[in-house]
Amino acid sequence: PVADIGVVGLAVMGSNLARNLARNGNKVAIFNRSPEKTEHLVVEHPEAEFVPTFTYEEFAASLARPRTAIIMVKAGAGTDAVIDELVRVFEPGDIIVDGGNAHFPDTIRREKAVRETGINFVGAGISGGEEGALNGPSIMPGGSDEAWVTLGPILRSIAAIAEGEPCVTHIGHDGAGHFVKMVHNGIEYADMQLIAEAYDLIRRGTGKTPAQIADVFAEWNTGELESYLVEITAEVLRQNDAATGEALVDVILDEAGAKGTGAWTVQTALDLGVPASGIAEAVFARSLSSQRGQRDAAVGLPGPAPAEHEGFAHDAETFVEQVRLALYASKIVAYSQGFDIIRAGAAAYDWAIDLGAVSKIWRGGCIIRAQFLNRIADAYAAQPDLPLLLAAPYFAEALGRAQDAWREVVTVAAASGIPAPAFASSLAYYDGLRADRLPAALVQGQRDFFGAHTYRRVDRPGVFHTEWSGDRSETQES
Ligand code: NBP
Repeated sequence: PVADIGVVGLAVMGSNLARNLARNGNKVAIFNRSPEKTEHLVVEHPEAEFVPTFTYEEFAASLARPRTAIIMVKAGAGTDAVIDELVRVFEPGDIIVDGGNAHFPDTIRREKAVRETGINFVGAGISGGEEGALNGPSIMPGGSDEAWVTLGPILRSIAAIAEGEPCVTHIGHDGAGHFVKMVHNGIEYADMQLIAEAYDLIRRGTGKTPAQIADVFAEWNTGELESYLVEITAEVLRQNDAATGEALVDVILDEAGAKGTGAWTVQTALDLGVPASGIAEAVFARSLSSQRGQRDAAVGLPGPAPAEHEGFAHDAETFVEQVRLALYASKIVAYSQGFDIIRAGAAAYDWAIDLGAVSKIWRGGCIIRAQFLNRIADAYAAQPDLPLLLAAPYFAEALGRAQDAWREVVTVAAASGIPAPAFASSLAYYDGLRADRLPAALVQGQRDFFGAHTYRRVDRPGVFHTEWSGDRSETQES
């Protein structure tokens, strides 16, 4: 055996990860179902000194014990097929890592099945796309402590570095890594939607061109909003279409695609009872954009009279600053909701997830990398059992500073007929949490009326029911 790690699946992600591993001092065995990809990679990258293999037996024989293999194939049936093959040729104590975008319940199932053979199975979320895989991704591995002993140093050698620390930590056992990767993607959806709403409001509110708004985002990227997504937003807005000379953003069809991880996040939040409303709005906003038939059917529906919103941004610079503050506040809500999902998932699946460590490994390599994550890391360092991220002192202060502008922007959006679902729902969530009394009391009364679902009282313990169809007296349930 000559290699200390293997990669199975040599499409764009696997090839780049294999090169990253090789560049960082690992001897890498490679295997792909179609041998051409293996041959191609060896020829294209002689500097990596790969160990090419063409059967699973050869692959296993080339690896030093405990054998460690990272699978980077199409999530789903492809992953199961490769796991079956590796289980056949590996031995107890060896380690199989799935670095693809598996849904965490699949990872839980696979880990349980593979563990019975004595082989370790690690579901590792890998974020950062092709570029990250090559130059340093953010890695979210689950799996056993035993596997982490071998795998930890290898993953640390290839992860992105942020503030001097590698962007990888052992998240928790079985599906914890893919769970956290899923929530990362959910937050990514929210972040992108919030940025898109900010762009739309500024464009329609001030009449600035995409190139001028690119300058706004570039400026924002020097302050508290500094992040990869804000940075690339400026790049996209500045891009002109060669064919038409128009801003590229104006010739791109306005129907957003999705690969499903945002929907998984929201479905999981619903299952766990976590109000991830900002993330949900971001997923639904993409769905709405793609409902061409419904959008066509809605053409001509009445909107506000022009007089009602005309000139709402008399002072463009003030409005831009209000939008910036609304974006920052809504972003705090999205992350707070995301961390709530992780906390609830950890409790439901018995994972000991360090939320501060999660915020740190998202500081580099991944799509949501941002300055802001340092503030989240600080908040969890100050109080590891923080019940509500947005109520941590730093964020509470920021929300206090932003809230007037946030309310103004949501008001203006509604009055002007500009959809800002993520801004608006984030604000409603914030106000819902803050409320002294919620109309949930009335909902409890309604539930008791039609379904005898009972209610509790503010003034004494116990469970109560009103005889709605009788004399309307109150009884206390035993
Ligand atoms: P793809 O998702 O396009 O998968 C292609 C690879 O899967 C090829 O190596 C192919 O082998 C292999 N494969 C398939 Br399909 N079915 C197989 C089977 N039954 N047995 C063995 N191999 C099989 O590759 P990718 O775009 O590089 O992505 C790899 C993973 O990384 C996916 O899970 C994806 O979701 C994830 N991903 C993550 C990010 C990110 O930012 N984190 C970005 C892109 C992708 P062949 O060559 O023989 O057809």
